[in-house]
Amino acid sequence: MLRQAFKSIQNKSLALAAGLVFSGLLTAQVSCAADREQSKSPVAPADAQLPAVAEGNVLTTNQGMRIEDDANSLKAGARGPTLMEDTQFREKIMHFDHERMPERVVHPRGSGAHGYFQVYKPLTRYSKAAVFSDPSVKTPVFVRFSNVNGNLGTADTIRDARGFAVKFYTHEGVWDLVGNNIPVFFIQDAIKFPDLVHAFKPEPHNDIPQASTAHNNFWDFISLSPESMHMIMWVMSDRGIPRSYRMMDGFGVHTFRLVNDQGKSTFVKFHWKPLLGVHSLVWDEAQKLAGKDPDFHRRDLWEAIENKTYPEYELALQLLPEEEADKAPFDILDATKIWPEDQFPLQRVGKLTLNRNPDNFFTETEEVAFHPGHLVPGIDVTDDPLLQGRLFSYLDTQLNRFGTPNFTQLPINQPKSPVNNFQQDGIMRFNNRPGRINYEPNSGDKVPSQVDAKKGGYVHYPAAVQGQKVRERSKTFGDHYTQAALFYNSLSLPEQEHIGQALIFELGKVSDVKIQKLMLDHLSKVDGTLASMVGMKLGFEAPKGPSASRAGKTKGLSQEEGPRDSIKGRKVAVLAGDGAAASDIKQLETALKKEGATMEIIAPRLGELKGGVKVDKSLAIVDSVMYDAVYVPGGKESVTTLLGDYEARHFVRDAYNHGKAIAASGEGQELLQAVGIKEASGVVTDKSGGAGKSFVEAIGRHRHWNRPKP
Ligand code: HDE
Repeated sequence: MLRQAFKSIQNKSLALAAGLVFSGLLTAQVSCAADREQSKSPVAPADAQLPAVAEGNVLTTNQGMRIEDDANSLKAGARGPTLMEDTQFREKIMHFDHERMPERVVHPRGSGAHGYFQVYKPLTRYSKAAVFSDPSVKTPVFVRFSNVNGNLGTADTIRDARGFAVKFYTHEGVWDLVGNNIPVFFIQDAIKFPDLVHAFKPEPHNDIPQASTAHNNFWDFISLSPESMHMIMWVMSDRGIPRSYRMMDGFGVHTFRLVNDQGKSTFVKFHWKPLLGVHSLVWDEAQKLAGKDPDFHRRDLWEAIENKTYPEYELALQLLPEEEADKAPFDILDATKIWPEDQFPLQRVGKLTLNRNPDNFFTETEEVAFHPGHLVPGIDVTDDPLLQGRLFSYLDTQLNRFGTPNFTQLPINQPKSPVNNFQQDGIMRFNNRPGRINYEPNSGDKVPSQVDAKKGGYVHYPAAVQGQKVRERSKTFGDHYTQAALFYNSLSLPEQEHIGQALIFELGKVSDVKIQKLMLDHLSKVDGTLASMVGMKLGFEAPKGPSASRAGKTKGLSQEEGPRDSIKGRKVAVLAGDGAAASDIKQLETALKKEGATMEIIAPRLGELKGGVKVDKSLAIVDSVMYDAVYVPGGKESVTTLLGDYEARHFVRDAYNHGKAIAASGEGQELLQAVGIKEASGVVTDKSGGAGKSFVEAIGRHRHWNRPKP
């Protein structure tokens, strides 16, 4: 009886500890119970008669010993030295000393969320992958968004590419789509990756600057690597400073293959399109946020999910039949090229919804291990030399991070389909196959054996390969400027100006004139006017160059083309003081709630204001950069207080300068006038005040660029 109870508790806690409740491993273990040749029952401890305690209520050591005092080490006398025999203390400190695992060499700072993916229609014509075949199936996913540069503790809003890595737990195994929010990459061959990363990280002699590419080493490398020019235009654009993880695209970057059950292959580019549209910060705002709220993106994602305004992205595909690949005006194996949407339309095929925050940052977001080589039947790789290099790097990097190949047994990394093989042992292995047989081939019964493609066995697409062994870049990878110009030319004027300003900042921080001049040379090959504008601010004349218009335009590149109507998950600051008009605030709250947005009352002090309005945050701890829009309600006393408050005036002025929607009702308008804000796009002072349609529309447009300076 006792023995049985212990067995059940042991099994339960093992399963819980390992997160095995839904895991394939558990399924696998149960399903192969029949072939166990020896089965050992756990032995009940001799003294299993401890008084019962509610599960989880008693502090214990890692060995399960109940702790009587956790605040005092064992000493020889109350004022004497700590004793060596205090194993409880030593166990606790030893564990603490080892709390860090090596952070990722790139993408260390990230935020994760759970969710699911659902395909709209079966894509069996192109791929036999189960994840694409049944619209009724919700495939569980874990997504990790990240910065690339900077270390684990870096600010979220640095200028950088963002990682967009998705782990699909399909019933055919794990598929990882490890992408970025920018569709191209800096380099064409993986062998240059260590140099690229060394160049953009802090300089090795003094470890400066943190999380910024604005320094000599980065631009030295770039000025000597013209293949980077396309990616440079993207990183310097608004895409490098996203407003939110919920409002950025994702791209698989490389060309992959979809393979159907007839073995036919179609080349594919993967895109994630956020339903909220793609929106960005402005540079001044991004820099201020790095100090005011370094966790801005992390918090935004967390709060959106807690508030049930779940981030959603559609998966879109660009497809190219294998036999037509040679007709494309660029090499499809070159990761510095996009497939322009005008020629290769996007097909929206399914939706990703993020609806659950991690229970624990470390065991999920930190310990998740992605790898572009985690594939399922129906999805395959190509010979893109960047992707080929990644296929080696990710497994290798996990070995360094975890110090064991058994990271695959961690709950976040386990497939939710059965895992059966004869791999065993190693550091932290906790689940070896039971039984005698641990080799293949074997003559055992009911042991796992290989299966052919018809039964789901993974078969690589039999791509023809030939050629001489050479260290060489294909000549078809040679054009580094046309698509950089295409991108620049496809943007709106304010977006182009932002690229110019970003380059002026970045290159302005370079102290080597030779590097600056070389960069102007490259820029002039993208767009002559851009180069001369940047050159002027650097104090040089840029070489004359052609206009980017020669490259034409394509849709899908300007952020301003996308949806700009939803204000779901947006946060409005309501500036108030004692006597603020509670009815104005109530009306705004109702209007925002209807649209899925939220608001916070900001006042010079915390507590409850005269008139009954409860303050959420004081002006001392927040700034307008943390909000999408500002509203100033009426109320004479309230507005008089705000007029006399430097922080309140600065709050509104900054919001205006950053192009944000601003509304005011009644006396609230006096605050706008006092800081020089007149009638302008996105400034709502009509009768409806904040509660009307015009404010909601103004927030939905995200930013209003063409405003007179106050
Ligand atoms: Fe990565 N990259 N990468 N990368 N990458 C890593 O793997 C690497 C590249 C990307 O949230 C590392 O587990 C090489 C392109 C994301 O955990 C490492 C090359 C793209 C993440 C690595 C590239 C990416 C990584 C570091 C050149 C967009 C974070 C930690 C061939 C398609 C995943 C780790 C997460 C992480 C290597 C280029 C995306 C060292 C060698 C192109 C989103 O293995």
